[in-house]
Amino acid sequence: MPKHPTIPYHIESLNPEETARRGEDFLQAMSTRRTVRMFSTEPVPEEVIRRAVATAGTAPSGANLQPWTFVAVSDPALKKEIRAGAEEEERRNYGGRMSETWLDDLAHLGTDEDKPMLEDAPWLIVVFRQNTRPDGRQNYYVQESVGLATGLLLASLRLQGLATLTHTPSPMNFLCRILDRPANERPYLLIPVGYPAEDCRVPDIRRKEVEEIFVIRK
Ligand code: IYR
Repeated sequence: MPKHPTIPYHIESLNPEETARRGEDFLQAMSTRRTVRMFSTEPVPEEVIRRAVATAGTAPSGANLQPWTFVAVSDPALKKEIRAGAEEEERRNYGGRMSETWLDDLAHLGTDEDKPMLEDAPWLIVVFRQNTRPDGRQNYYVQESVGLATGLLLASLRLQGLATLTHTPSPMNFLCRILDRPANERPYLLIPVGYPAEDCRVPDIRRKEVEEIFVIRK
């Protein structure tokens, strides 16, 4: 037996049919996840958001230090302030801070500096990464850890029938101030969450085929 504390671990063994069924179901759910920019104002129960955050919190992390905080905002006054902060940065981004090449690369997505979704969506989840622990000791692989947690967050929300936008109105410092976060936290992503608007449309884009992203050597 190892010297560090351990507990037994088992997961259910699946037959090939069940393996395929579960894998294909999850692939189907994730394939229909889209980044959405047109949200309904229809409310979403807090419990749904809490479940998604609980799921995000199951992610692996450097030294299991779980260097993340998820701030969920439904207060209209706060959402308004966040929108104003984001649009101020985005006006600078679209108005010269992003290169011509960058703007060209975004043209097919139809994005601009107007961010009504930050007030329309019933929830904004702001993901913070903890650069250090609250007492100043270091965290490890913070970007990787928080990225993994955020992926699980998006997957949970999609499985619960919700749409998300992974928004990065950089720099995002304004979120520390508005949300009154401690000095060890930095904003990682701003995620509007809700149901798609009735007339919601998304860009006509394709994902790479598995063959394009997969190398197998046996
Ligand atoms: N943050 C801006 C610009 C933007 C940048 C990338 I890279 C995108 O994939 C999409 C948008 C915005 O949110 O509009």
